[in-house]
Amino acid sequence: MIIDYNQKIPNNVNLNGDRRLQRALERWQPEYLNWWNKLGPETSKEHEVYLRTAISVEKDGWAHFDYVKMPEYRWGIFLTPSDPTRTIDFGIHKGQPAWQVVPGEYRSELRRLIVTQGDTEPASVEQQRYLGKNCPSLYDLRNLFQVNVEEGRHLWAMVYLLQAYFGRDGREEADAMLERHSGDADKPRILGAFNEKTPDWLSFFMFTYFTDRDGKFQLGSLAESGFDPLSRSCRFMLTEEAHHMFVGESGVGRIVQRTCDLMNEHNNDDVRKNGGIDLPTLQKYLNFHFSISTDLFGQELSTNAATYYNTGIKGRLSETKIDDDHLLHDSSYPILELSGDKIVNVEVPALNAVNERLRDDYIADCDLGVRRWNKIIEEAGIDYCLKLPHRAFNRRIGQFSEIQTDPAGKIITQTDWDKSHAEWLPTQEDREYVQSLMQPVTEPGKIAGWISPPKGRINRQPFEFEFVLFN
Ligand code: BYC
Ligand code: FE
Ligand code: FE
Repeated sequence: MIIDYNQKIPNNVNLNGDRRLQRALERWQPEYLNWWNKLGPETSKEHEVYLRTAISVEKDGWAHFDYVKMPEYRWGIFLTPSDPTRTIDFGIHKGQPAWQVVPGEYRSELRRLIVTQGDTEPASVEQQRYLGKNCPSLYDLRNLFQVNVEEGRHLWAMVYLLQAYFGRDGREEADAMLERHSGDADKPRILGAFNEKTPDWLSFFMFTYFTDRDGKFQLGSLAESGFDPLSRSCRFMLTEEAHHMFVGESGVGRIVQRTCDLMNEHNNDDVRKNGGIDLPTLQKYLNFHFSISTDLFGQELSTNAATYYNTGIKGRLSETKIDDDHLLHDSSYPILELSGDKIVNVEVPALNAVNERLRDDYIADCDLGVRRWNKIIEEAGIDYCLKLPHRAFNRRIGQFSEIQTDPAGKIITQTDWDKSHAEWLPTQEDREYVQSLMQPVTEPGKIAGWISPPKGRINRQPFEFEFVLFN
């Protein structure tokens, strides 16, 4: 199905056939654009950016690349094609046809999940809004804007569901998406990590590696939902998420590469003296972004998650590939639990551990990229190893938020934490140093001194390509 861009709101949901919904969305559209102009990427209004736009929702060939003036980007509503035979794969409604409308009894839970998902999308755009001013290269600037417009579209995806399926309170929730703001003292974003700052490009790459990866896992679970429109929205969003994580993984990898090159070139590890980011600082940023993203999976034992699963509204990642009864009424799952002053392994009812299971999958996935970064270090002949901290480290949600641990997960006293956390998490001084490196490089083919050029290409265009035109 080819998307028609001549419509006011491009879509593949036959918006023309539902005047009421069309009017509601057309009322929301200027509010959205207003928000984008106020809190979206700064100084980007006149830029023409070499962006990818969806032209079809089919598996292959949906991407079209061209220069786009940023505020003229065509946000729209795209769902993967429907499968009329789809059934619910888990929970008490297992085997029944997927729902095409919201079941009344699950309305508030579904709305809450959609609102929480939707809220993260504009939050990340707000967090990243100043980065355009100090990009390390045009290639990176283009990637930033690509991520930003797609997160904007992800908001559209959730707002569509709210307005199409939740009537008046859905419309109110859609408005509230533009009223909460990242870091706002009175009206913050819903989830913790989305109120943190993303002030520099190292933070941006760590964010897209670790926090967008939460997106992959949450969207993957929501893609299993018995509520078919939510499932189809998330499936299409997932196709875009892969690029966000690529930006993160390759971005951090390129910094690691540059750091190693500087160490070898100058034959010392005083990387800062040579304008790079030293490996211990990278480790601290990794510790920070991993730990706040780990919080995004909620409590280890969650009755919310059990209800979502049992009622068929939020599944597990790749639900159908898991070999069990997909009911979880009688099975158990091993989790780490705080027991007195120890962290111990216990078996708990699987239904209550759905969040923790997803966190396990997430941590394993995070580790794959860390291994690839370590490979770069190893190939440079340097003796250093980046590591994911223990899941109990620096937590604010869940049982481990009650204690302090070192990055290896050893429980320590508050006094020891106060003494040592500057070795584990970025300090003010680290942040100021990284910030001092953030000088814009906007000449085609040029790159900042703290990061290596990319190996890959965007749509076969070389690094020297003029990815952004400044007007
Ligand atoms: N911060 O029973 P629990 C993305 C609250 S990222 C603040 O475990 P549940 C993206 C929780 O709300 C993907 N509060 O909760 C990435 C609950 O509150 P109540 C985002 C938190 O519901 C980058 C209480 O603690 N999508 O797309 O099972 C760029 C008890 O917790 C937090 C989703 O999150 C927190 N971190 O699990 C752009 C999917 N964690 O009931 C985009 C939708 C928990 O006591 N959301 N709480 O008032 C969900 O599935 C669930 O809401 C959560 C929480 C998994 C987040
Ligand atoms: Fe997103
Ligand atoms: Fe994303």
